[in-house]
Amino acid sequence: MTTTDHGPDGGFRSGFACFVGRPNAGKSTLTNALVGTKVAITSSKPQTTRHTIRGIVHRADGQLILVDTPGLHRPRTLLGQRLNDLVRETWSEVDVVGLCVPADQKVGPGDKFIAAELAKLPRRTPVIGIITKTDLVPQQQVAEQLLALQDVMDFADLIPVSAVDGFQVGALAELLVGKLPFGPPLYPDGELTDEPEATLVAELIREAALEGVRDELPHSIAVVVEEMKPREGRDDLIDVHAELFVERSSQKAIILGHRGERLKQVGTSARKHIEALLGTRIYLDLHVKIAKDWQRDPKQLRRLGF
Ligand SMILES: Nc1nc2c(ncn2[C@@H]2O[C@H](COP(=O)(O)OP(=O)(O)OP(=O)(O)O)[C@@H](O)[C@H]2O)c(=O)[nH]1
Ligand SMILES: [Mg+2]
Repeated sequence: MTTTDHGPDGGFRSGFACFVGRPNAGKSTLTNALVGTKVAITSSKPQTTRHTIRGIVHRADGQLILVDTPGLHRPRTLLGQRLNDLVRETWSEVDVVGLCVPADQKVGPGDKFIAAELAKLPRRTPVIGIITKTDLVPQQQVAEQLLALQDVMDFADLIPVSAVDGFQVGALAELLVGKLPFGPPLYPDGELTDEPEATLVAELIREAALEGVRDELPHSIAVVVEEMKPREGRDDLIDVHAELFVERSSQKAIILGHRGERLKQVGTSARKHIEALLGTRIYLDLHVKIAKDWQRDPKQLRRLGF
C-alpha cells in the first residue's frame, strides 16, 4: 500500500529553485543564508551578481539547488541585456521561482515588470513571493508589504524572511523543497556549489574591489583569474594571478589609489576570503588593466566570459 504523503524515493525531493528580483533585493545574501556558506558575493551596489550561481541546500527531506540570478532591470548596456537574457533562460529550467522584494522599499514598477515577465512563462512554474530584509522595518510594515505584494501576481505562497537575522530562512527552505518533484539527490552529499574555484576566486576579488567605490565604477569592474597553481615545491601555498579590468584610465587611477594603496587594500581583503575558501595560504598577484568600454563591446564581453 502506498500513502499519499510519501512519493517514490522515500518521499525525498530534489530540484531547482531560482531567486529573481530587482538589483539589490537581497537574492545573493538569501542564497548564502540558505546554503549556510558564501557561494555568491553580495554588495550594496546594484547588479552585483553577473552570472547564475548554484548553491546547494542539503536537507533530510530533499536537496534544493538554488540558482541565484542577476537582478532584472531595464538594460542600458549590452552587458545589461545579456544579464536579463540569462535570468529569463534560468526561469524555464527551474521547478520553483522565488520573487524577492525588499521590505524597506515600496512595491513598484520594477517588481511589476518582473511579475509580468514571469507570467509569460509557458510552463506554469509556481512562484513564491518573498519579502526580504524584514529586520530593517517594523512588523506592521512587513504586513503591509505582504498585502501590496499579493496584488502583483498570483503567488503559490508568500513569506517574509531576513537573511541577516535568520528569520524564517528554514521555513523558506521547507516551502521551496515542497515544490520540488520527488527524486534522488542530484549532487553528492556535502557539495555546496558547482562553481569552478577560479570563478569563486575572481568573484571574491571583485567583491573586495566593490567596497568603497561608487557611481558607475562598480559596473565597470570585471575580474579574470588567469592562473591558479601550487607554488613549486610547496603544498601550503597557491599562486593566484588575476587581472582586474576597468573601462577608462580615470577608473584605473581610482582603483589603484594614491601610490597603489587602494589596490593593496583590495588585495589584502580578497586574500583573506580566498584563503578561507580554499583552506590554504595564497599569494595574490593582482593587476589593473583597461578594457575600453567592455560593457558595450561584444568581443570583449566574450573574452570576459559573458
Ligand atoms: N538588513 C539586511 N540587509 C540585507 C539582507 N539581505 C541583503 N541585505 C543587504 O542588501 C544589499 C544587497 O544584497 P545582495 O544579496 O547583494 O542583493 P542581490 O539581490 O543579490 O543584488 P544583485 O546581485 O545586484 O541583483 C547588501 O548590502 C546586503 O548586505 C537582510 O536580510 N537584511
Ligand atoms: Mg546578487
